[in-house]
Amino acid sequence: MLTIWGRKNSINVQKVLWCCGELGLKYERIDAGMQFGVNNTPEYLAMNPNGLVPTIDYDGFILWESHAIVRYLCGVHGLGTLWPGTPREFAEADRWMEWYSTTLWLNLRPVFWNLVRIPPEKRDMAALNESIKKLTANMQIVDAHLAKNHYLGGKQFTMGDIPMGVAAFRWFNLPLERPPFKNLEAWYQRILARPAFQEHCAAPLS
Ligand SMILES: N[C@@H](CCC(=O)N[C@@H](CS)C(=O)NCC(=O)O)C(=O)O
Repeated sequence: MLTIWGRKNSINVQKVLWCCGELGLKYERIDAGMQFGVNNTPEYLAMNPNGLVPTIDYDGFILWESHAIVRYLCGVHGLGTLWPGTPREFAEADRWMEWYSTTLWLNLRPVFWNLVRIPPEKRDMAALNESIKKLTANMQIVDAHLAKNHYLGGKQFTMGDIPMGVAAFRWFNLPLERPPFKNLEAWYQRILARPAFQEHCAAPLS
């Protein structure tokens, strides 16, 4: 039995829900975070001391950190597909998950928050413009990689596409000036065509 705690509009919850959709996994989802609360209760904090979403309970195994969850579910259910077969193929995909956490998210987060969650009069415009510049440079790196690769990990869709997929939805739906990154755009169209992505990740930003 797989239980997932987390509100549907969380970027980190969406990674996990999309992954479950790709793997054909059944689960129960419990709303938690922001207006739903739950994540600050003693019971939740006993599972996830960070008080953040998502958290999963998979047959008694409690796990938090969205990328760790995606890797685990792919390791159990997607060997040779979403979890690529050889260590080298795995690393090709995994690199983009790491890069999202260490690099891309640091620039995407302030852009998303300033444009979606912070009221205009409270926005830090200098930080926003600086982050947009850095985010655009990040997207250029992805665009260049996709000039030679159909998916981030190589020829096939893998777990490596999941964090970038939800990030790309924000990139293409935020009111930003976007340079024409045609490889990124073509890859994004392939991602958008995936039913599990449409179901879990393509709702208006909130
Ligand atoms: N590194 C963690 C970050 C988790 C995180 O920051 N979650 C946010 C939602 S995207 C959260 O729980 N925010 C508090 C809330 O929703 O109340 C992960 O990837 O799972």
